[in-house]
Amino acid sequence: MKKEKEILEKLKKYREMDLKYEDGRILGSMCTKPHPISKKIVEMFLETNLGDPGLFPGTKRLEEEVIKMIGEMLHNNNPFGYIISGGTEANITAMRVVKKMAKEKGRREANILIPETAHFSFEKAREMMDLNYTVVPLDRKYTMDVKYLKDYIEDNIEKGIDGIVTIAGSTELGTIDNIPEISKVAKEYNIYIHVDAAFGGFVIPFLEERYKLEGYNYHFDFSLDNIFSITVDPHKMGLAPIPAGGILFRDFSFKRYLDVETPYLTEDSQATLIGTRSGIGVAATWGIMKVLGPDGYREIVSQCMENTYYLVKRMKEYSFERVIDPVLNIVAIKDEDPVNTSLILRKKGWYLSICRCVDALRIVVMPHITKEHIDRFIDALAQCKRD
Ligand code: EBR
Repeated sequence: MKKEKEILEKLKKYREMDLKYEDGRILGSMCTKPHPISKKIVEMFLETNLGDPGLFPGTKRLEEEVIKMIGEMLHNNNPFGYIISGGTEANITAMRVVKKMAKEKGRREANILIPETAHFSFEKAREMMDLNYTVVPLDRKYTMDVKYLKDYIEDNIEKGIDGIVTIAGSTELGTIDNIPEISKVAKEYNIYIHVDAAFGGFVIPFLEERYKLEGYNYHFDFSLDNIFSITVDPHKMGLAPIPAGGILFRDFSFKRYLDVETPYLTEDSQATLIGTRSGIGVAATWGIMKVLGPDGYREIVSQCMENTYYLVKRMKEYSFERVIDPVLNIVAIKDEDPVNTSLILRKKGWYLSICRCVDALRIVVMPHITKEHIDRFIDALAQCKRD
């Protein structure tokens, strides 16, 4: 007992070295403090393993239910999918399907169109699966240039295009590709679309009209043609504890592209990339979605948007410029030397990130960030520019 106490004391010391979301200094993260109900759920589902679902049929049932709940949020009453380790695994899983489909058509490499804004998880997928990406440039709105995409497809249809990756809530700027337009092209040429809504998936469905920016189309879900898979992460704006990423397919028929035989488990095939996997993310996502409901999420998203606009307002007072008006709860602040500025700010205890597509600092206005935090940050940034 004494030993256990000592060990826990030691662990506490390590844990105390970590930053805390509630201190408001974490400005570049897409994760946040999980909903308070999570603690009890984590304890209850601690030993569950969905890698062998026959042993945990209750947890498996929860996964089916939670995928249905997320599916309904994305206008699909009949989805197939999993709550997995995160957006990276979700995107890799979608690329596995595109690769397998291409293989069935007799192509060794899958030809995939991908926007310049794509998250780096797609690079990991490319390395693993020998995918052939064509990077589609961005238009003035920092979204996929649809005209370029159309022309490219028309000119290269002979070679075969296997997939298009689109983004609903880009990592750097929170932008949303014009997915309805891309969907029309994909339908015409019968091309698979994967939507990466790892971040936007738990924001856009709850975003009130008054926050929607003119010139962007916020429609991204399964109600559009040829959207065959969507990444949507509960452990980002869904408020679930890590790990809880989500991958949803249009229907069960996509499972066969992922299945491998599993002779010594309670089921004879497995579709997820990761074998042994905790049921904690599944149960927590189920519980949090039930507790909050659409109204709860709407309230959280509205609060984040209010604070995003507040940040923009405070920036204006100091003539700090934004790259674009915020599409979601992400703000990019123009900066000549963002690497250096962010390093200086880090020394003062502010943790924000930078953009790659433009010289800018990047702030994700997550639920743990309050107006007081924003005030303090703006003061720190102003001070940093004066020094
Ligand atoms: C940001 C993840 C992040 C979280 C970064 C916490 C810093 C933090 N993004 O402190 C998209 C559009 C993303 C994304 C991650 C992933 C990968 C996929 N798509 O595997 O759960 O913005 O990290 O998600 P992950």
